[in-house]
Amino acid sequence: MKKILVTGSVGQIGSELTLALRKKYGAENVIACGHSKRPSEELLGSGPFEFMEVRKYDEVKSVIEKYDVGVIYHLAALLSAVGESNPQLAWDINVNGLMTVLEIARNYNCSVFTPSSIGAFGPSTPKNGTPQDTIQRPTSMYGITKVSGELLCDYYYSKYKVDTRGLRYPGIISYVSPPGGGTTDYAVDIYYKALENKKYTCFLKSDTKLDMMYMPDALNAAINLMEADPSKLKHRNAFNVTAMNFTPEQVTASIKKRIPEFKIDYSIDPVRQGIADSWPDYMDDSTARKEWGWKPVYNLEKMTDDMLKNLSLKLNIKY
Ligand code: AKB
Repeated sequence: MKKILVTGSVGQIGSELTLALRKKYGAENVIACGHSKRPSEELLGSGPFEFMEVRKYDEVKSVIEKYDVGVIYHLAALLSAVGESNPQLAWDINVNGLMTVLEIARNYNCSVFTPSSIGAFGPSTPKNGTPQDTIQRPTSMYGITKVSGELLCDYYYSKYKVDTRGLRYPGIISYVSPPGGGTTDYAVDIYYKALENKKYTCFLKSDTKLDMMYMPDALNAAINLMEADPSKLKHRNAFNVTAMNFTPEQVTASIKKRIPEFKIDYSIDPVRQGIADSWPDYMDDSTARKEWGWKPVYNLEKMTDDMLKNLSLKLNIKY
């Protein structure tokens, strides 16, 4: 079997995706790669790990040749809020890093999965039931890199027949690995703080509605898309996918059903509020459902049950 490479494997999605891929395809067949952050013992202990900088063609090439890689899950990227604090670096990592991976894929005949985001939409996009094919004029640097990435991936497919596939992920929520520098990060922090302090100060307004997804659905979405019959795919980069949408007020109500003393207050961060206001309230993901059978398992209530149960074990806090 040709090997699978995961870039950004130390990040929020990458760390869990690597373990899911190792479980499915065999640990020795999935090579995790990172750059600067120290990998967890679980990641290091469960299969091959390589330090590699995605913007350096020769570094990626030597890993591809060493392991005979045929599939790349390219997750190395900066998220929206941190991207806004260093837009030049966001462009460099998110676009130049992707270009390196696409060139490698072209020269070594690899298929490529890379995530896009709700961030690929902007204020002029229809906000409710955002269609698969619609206006994409994002105003954050993160969004600009995501639209560029979608177009680059489509270009490499149509010009060079590189098998590129992608998803427009919403905010991803998990009790395992923390997100780093996103606008939707509040939806993870709120569960930790609900258990630790019974109180959370939110950086988004109470009625800011955004699409969200629980990690197990996010992992299945990536793997199922990569396994989908290519003849069924009319779209490639990138599919709208969502599992639920909620506001800080609504996730608070869900937590309060299990922890009645939990309280929320608000201290708005204008940068992240501005980004969130430019994103859809909820996307229409019927194209993904039709073309490759996307179907999420978790809604808000099911996710809250699972998050609190697992975080309570992890943090050793009863509720
Ligand atoms: C972020 O908030 O930047 C990400 C995303 C929605 O792409 N979680």
